Amino acid sequence: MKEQIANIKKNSIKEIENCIEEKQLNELRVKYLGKKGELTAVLRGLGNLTAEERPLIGSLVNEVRDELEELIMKKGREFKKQELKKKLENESIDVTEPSKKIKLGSVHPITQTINEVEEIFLGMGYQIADGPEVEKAIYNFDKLNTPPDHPARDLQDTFYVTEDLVLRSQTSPVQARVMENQKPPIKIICPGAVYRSDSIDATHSPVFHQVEGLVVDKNIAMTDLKGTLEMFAKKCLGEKTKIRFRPHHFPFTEPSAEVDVSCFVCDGKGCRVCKGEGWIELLGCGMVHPNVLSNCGIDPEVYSGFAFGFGVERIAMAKFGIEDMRLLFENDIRFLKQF
Ligand code: 2U9
Repeated sequence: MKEQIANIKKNSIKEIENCIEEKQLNELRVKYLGKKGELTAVLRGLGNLTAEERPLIGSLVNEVRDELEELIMKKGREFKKQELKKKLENESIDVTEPSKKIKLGSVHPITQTINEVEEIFLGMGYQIADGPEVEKAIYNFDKLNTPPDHPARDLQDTFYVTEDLVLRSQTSPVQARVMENQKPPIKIICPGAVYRSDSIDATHSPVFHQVEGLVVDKNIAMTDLKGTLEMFAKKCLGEKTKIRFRPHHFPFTEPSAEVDVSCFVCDGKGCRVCKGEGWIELLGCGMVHPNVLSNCGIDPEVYSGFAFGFGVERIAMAKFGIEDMRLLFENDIRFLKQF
């Protein structure tokens, strides 16, 4: 029996060493180590041996078995290595091949306008503030000196979530929150979406964007407001731009004004963009009402401030020559890819 085992060992080692592919190696595994394999057959025959012979032959078979398993494994690893080497040799990457073109989008004209406005005000030392679009009515109206009977609070003008909660109709509540949490000097702009219950047409949309600014410090005067807005208008619309103030009324500012800019297309001569006027309405502004300051925890005897606000869509439409606001919200790629 020892001789039989030695023969199996000799033949199997030879066959494994000469084996040239994985499939053949698997066949050899079955042939020698499988359930019906040659070594297994020897183990089955142990019953016919004497009690002394049995453990000797048994351990001999196990030794050979371990040796063959090790050899088969080693050979298998060699095959895997060869296979990988072959694959790497055959695979080549042409680094000169032109890549597939990725279609890039473009920044939406509203976002472009907001980015540009932010850059201008950051350059003047302002910080950018952010706040919730679903806002407490107290921040959207009461703190801004807009009492419960004010027409802006009507269900027809504002989207109410509950009696006390609205979709903000302006970004001013962000400024009210900053004033409550921060001591002057305050110098911020608040860009963002606002909501009003308007029907959609060429100049109205129930959602639009505003940028509002607020400066609060000691000795802030109307001249600071004028200088700031003049600087902004020149940087945003061109150095030749002039501004003019017209008296107006807002509940949150006193005095209040509307500001027009000389038409940046015709320099004030009158054209299609300014509808022959030579001037384009740009924004609303004023000195922060003392009630607003005290509602937000700032002493109006010590501090004063100015505020302004404008609709981003109006500015984007004027700058890009867009005649219908709906185009800015329809997201038609043929329209947007022009910008
Ligand atoms: C605080 C106090 C005062 C912000 C201001 C305007 C004037 C204004 C309109 C422009 C076109 C809104 O988008 S629009 O319809 N806004 O005219 N906004 S003053 O005044 C503030 C803001 C915050 C605490």
